[in-house]
Amino acid sequence: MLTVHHLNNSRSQRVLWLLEELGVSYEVKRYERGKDMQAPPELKKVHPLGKSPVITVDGLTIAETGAIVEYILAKYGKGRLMPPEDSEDYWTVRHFLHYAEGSAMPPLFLMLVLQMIPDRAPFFARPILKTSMEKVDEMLVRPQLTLHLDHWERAIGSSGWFAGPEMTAADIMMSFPVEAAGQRFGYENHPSLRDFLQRIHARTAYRQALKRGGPYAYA
Ligand SMILES: N[C@@H](CCC(=O)N[C@@H](CS)C(=O)NCC(=O)O)C(=O)O
Repeated sequence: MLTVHHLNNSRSQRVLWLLEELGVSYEVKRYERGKDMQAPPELKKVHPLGKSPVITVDGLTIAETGAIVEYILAKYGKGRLMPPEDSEDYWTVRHFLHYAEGSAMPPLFLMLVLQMIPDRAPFFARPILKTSMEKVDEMLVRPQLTLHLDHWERAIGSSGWFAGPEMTAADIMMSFPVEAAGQRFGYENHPSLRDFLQRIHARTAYRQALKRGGPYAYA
């Protein structure tokens, strides 16, 4: 039996969604974030990084969402959620499987850190830090995020999915950055992304995954 080591309200939700889409049976071992939002120490007993998601299956322990998605598709996918290997769409899916965590999430994370810095500083330093962090955000982070959001909007284009005419694993991987960015900026200027979120949130498998994973900030 495949076990998903699932941290509440986290990107691990995508793994549950993928398993639901494929109809794979699995068990969920739930971990709760502490007050500092970090994972509890027990998760380090499963994998030394102590991050979620991690899966354990057939004597293997696999961490990192993209690798987990690739494993699940190879083992249970039977060609579903992946275009044929000789198609261009196949490589677009592979692009997004790596891109979601490798390129899309870092500026979102950086933005969060910049917002946190003044709040954690001694109170007398907060105003100056706030101004400095806002400047860095404006100069470095926002332009990058605009570049990324435009890339997503273009990729979704007319088909409504990130890679090709049908839903694929790319859509599952990209759901987390799209949800996270949407919550921070809204999608007034990115109507395809707004529609994408509405469509994925309405899917039976997505909703079932939410029931298994517990409360989730983005849906
Ligand atoms: N790139 C990794 C990121 C893993 C990660 O940072 N997971 C977060 C959950 S959203 C986590 O475990 N945070 C708690 C912590 O760092 O203690 C992946 O996609 O698996």
